[in-house]
Amino acid sequence: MRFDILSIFPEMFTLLIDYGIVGRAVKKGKIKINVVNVRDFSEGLHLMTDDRPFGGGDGMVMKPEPIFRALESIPKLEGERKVILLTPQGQLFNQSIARSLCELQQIILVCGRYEGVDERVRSRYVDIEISIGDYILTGGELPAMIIVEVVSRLIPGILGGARSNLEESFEDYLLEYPQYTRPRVFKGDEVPSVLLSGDHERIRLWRRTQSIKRTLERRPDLLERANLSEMDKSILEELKQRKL
Ligand code: 9D3
Repeated sequence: MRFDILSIFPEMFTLLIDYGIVGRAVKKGKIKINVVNVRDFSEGLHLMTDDRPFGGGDGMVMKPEPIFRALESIPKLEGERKVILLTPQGQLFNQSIARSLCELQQIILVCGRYEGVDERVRSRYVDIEISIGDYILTGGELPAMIIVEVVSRLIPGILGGARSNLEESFEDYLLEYPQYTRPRVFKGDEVPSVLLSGDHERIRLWRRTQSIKRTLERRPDLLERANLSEMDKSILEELKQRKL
């Protein structure tokens, strides 16, 4: 997987590239991240990448030519590639979009700044528009990093931990059960005794029940998408009854 990132703040991506899961994947050569400074493709003495909006109004708009030239400079690989614009107007990013992106050979992320990018960039070159949530950021850089991180974790051989992606996907759409580690008693609060019982079947049932209970209390919207077994459904019904 190759990520090409277009930004006027390329230095922001050093943390992404140097640390964590993504950093390790870059070092191992499992992914490539190429950050392109859009300012390198601007024109004139002032190296302008933005300009005032036609029709008036506050704020600035990113000019189309530097973004166009930056896009043209990106090598085309074999296989499928998509140009993604990070924008508050895009579809809400989630794990299922990430899973579809992870099939691609090359992902080009265009980070907007200011009030946004000239509409003609969007209509001519952009395949997908993505937002990461309903809150106001100052640009697409943090969203681009989030997409790189989420998609990278789905690439085989990158996670490297005990749990595989496959295992995780079975758990999809349920929140995690409560976790405990030592000490057994912390400021008078004890670890639930079932976890110390050594009875693996009881532990599994307790964890599953806690997961379903948490999801019901905090994210009932997820339960509609969750893949529940007959046992899960009877646990859910019991929890609903008890709440009434
Ligand atoms: C004050 C400007 N806003 C009017 C309501 C429009 C606006 C333009 C550009 C708001 C934010 C931004 C910059 N944000 C992004 O480029 C962005 C973003 C976000 O703000 N939230 C969630 N996902 C994303 S992806 C890109």
